[in-house]
Amino acid sequence: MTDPDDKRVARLQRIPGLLAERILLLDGAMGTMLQRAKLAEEDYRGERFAASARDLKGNHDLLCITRPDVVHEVHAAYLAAGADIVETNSFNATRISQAEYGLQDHVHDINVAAAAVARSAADGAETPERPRYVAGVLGPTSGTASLSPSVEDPAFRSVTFDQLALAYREAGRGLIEGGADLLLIETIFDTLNAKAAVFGVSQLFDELGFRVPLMISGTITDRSGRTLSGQTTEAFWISLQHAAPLSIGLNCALGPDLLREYVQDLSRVANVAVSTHPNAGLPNALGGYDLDAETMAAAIGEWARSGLVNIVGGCCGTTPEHISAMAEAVRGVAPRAIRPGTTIGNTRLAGLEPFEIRPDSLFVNVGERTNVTGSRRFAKLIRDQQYEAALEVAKQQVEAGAQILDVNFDEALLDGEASMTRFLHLIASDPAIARVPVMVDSSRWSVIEAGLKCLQGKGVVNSLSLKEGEAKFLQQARLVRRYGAATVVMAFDEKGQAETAEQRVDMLERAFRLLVDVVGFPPEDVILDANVFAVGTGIEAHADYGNAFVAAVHAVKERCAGAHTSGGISNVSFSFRGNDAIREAIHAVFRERAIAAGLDMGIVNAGQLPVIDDLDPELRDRVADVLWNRRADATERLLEIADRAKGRVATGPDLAWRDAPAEERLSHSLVHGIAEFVEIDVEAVRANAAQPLDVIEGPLMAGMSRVGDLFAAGRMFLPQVVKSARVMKRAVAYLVPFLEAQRSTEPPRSRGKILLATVKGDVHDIGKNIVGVVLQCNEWEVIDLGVMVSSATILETARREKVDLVGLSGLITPSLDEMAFVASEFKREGLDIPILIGGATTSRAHTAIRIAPEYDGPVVHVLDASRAV
Ligand code: THG
Repeated sequence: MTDPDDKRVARLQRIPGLLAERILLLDGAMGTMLQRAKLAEEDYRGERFAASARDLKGNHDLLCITRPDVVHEVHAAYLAAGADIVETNSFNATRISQAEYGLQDHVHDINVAAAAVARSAADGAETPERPRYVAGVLGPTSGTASLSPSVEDPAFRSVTFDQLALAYREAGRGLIEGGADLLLIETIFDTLNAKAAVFGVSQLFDELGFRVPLMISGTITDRSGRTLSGQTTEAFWISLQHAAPLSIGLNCALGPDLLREYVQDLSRVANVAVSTHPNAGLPNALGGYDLDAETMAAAIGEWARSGLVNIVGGCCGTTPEHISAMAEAVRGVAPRAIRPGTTIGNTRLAGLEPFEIRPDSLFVNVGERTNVTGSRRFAKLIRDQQYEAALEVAKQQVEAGAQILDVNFDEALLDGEASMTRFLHLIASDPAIARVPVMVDSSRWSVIEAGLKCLQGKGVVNSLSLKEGEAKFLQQARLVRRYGAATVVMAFDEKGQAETAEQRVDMLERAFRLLVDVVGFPPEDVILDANVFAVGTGIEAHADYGNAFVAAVHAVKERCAGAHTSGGISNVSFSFRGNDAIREAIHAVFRERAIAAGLDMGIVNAGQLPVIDDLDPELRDRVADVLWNRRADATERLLEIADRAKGRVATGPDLAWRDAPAEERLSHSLVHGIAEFVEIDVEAVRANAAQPLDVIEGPLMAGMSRVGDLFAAGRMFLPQVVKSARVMKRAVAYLVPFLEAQRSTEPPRSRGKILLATVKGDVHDIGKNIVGVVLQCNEWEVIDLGVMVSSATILETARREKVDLVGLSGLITPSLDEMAFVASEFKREGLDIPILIGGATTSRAHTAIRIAPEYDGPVVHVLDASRAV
């Protein structure tokens, strides 16, 4: 079926021409305009939601149904100001976000209404010369699929990939049915959420039988230039490139001054249109946005003249005035040239950071040790549920130089899906590991799929093959694309594994052609594995496996243009198990010849890679005899000298920092998030301290304060801060028995109890949850009341639980008034518990000028999670 909406089809056909001709304009803020309309609770409730038990004020998306006239007016104002594309008022219209109001079953209708009202306004402004577009907005949800809101369990997630995909699929359907021309996935904090959105709308397009273009826009929240979940701009793009969007961009969070360099990064790497809709500066003291239309338009005009952008508009705090000034500023300026990009043909993967395999790249090492079939130690740790120690294995591989991590849980007694999910969640919470891309290794498709649902970055499937026939292969390959991963293909088919060089090449070429020609895989996302099998087994038929692999790699590189090659290097030496020195020598000699034949990457024990020139020449020669099948008695001759080959020292992580005094070592551990030595170092400080509390208040607090400084300076990003807090927790946990022993002689000095809540009218809680984790890691007892909490509930709980502190959180501007109201209610009830204020639009000045005067107790503004303690 094709799109039955002829007008939409005609309108969309004009987009490429328009993008080539000029810079297109998006609209500005919806929330800012609706706030100005001074609506009452009844306006949100209307007839439709009259029976709803919750307070609906602030649930702006409902107005599409209850007050479409008001929403229409905002759209019309932006169209009059010159917007080519208006964004639907559906930022929170997903099942997940509407559940906060109990309205999850109304999302379809809200989205249909949101698109319809925008389309009707656009129709009013459209002329034959000038089409106007409706972008159906798919906003973020309050859950993040890559971050844990729980202090106890970094593997916990409040929302899953499947839930997100379903929610976005449902919302997208409403938007398209209501008449949206495009879908805009925006304000992305966590790329995994956006990948789920892409997955969900792809399913929707299958259901509908046609697709509409996607626009994708992320949000840089850190001074370090990362998304909330820790990705760099380039990694963000690589992770979403598979969506083949019409445009990729950045919006919200920062004003144009701070955003420029990241838009520039994106403009450099993306091969599609670049969009941007920044805020009108950072929120001012009172939660408003100050950047006036002229100043903002001047900045955007400069970006346009520098060739950075194709589509511009505004986010929080911008108005029709801003859009009209921007339209003026970009008029007549040539749009950024949309080039294929300079990196075509390179394989681009990503963890938190980008990873690219270029023609001039050195051999890529894929760490093999996080594999239950490839390491007895790792298998035992997983069986014993020692995930923290298992995570250290991953970290060691990365520190020892693994540029990709192969992860495998294929053992009969394990629940592969569950173990894969848990381990990948844990990796995601450790930026020192999550930095690199993951290769999801399993012979079971369900385990691979479970793994793909956990990867924020662009990973690699290991592996697909034709073993279950062509239909299965194609089906799985299409899904791999949809999840946005690259894939390894092994030389197996319905009849079994390829053995001769010709069989290996034929099978890989067949699979490669299917992937590229039928599924539409970019050739560079295909990694061909010509089967490394063990040599020296004593079986005649195996003797030529080394030669067959090398010959196959060479041929495959010629016949499958653009593909890369890989192999499991350690397989080749299986028959020499027990003699690691010999095995490493075999790996070194094998690798050298394979690389010369065109091998691009290998699964190896990172850190155990001897330099070939360091090998004893005789050993090297005898190894080569075995590998390349040069004489009949090669294996016996290698075994003869086996005992002479001495073990070598593995290159471990750099531990020079361990020589510093214990206080400095603690600071190092906190800043770098290293849990391994904290107990030893805390003990070293404690042994010489007057009392255990001094360790916390001295070096540990100093370390956390350094973390705060680095975060403020943009030299650490949020997931690293959370990891530091977890190390802090470990340090404090070690001290607890000492603190308790002292308590029997002295009055107790517990750190206290804090109540946290996102205030009424606001559903945002990512920041509050992170603060909760950081505080709990620092021995605070946290009572978290969640979101949309009324002042009465906060008051009542604060009293009943006798808390020491109350923390109020909020993101949107109206929350500032609500916080002042909560403070005044506290005063009216005669309380004087200290109140902490935090959240994106809050500020020290607003806290001082508007909140503190409402209250007699202390009121403190907390800048960010790194300062909460
Ligand atoms: N191709 C692809 N994927 C693969 C392989 C491949 N994945 C798995 C495997 N082969 C690559 N990984 C390993 C990991 C470990 C070992 C070999 C290959 C290994 N381990 C020691 C052993 O079994 O003797 C374990 C020693 C220990 O317990 O510490 O050799 O070919 N696409």
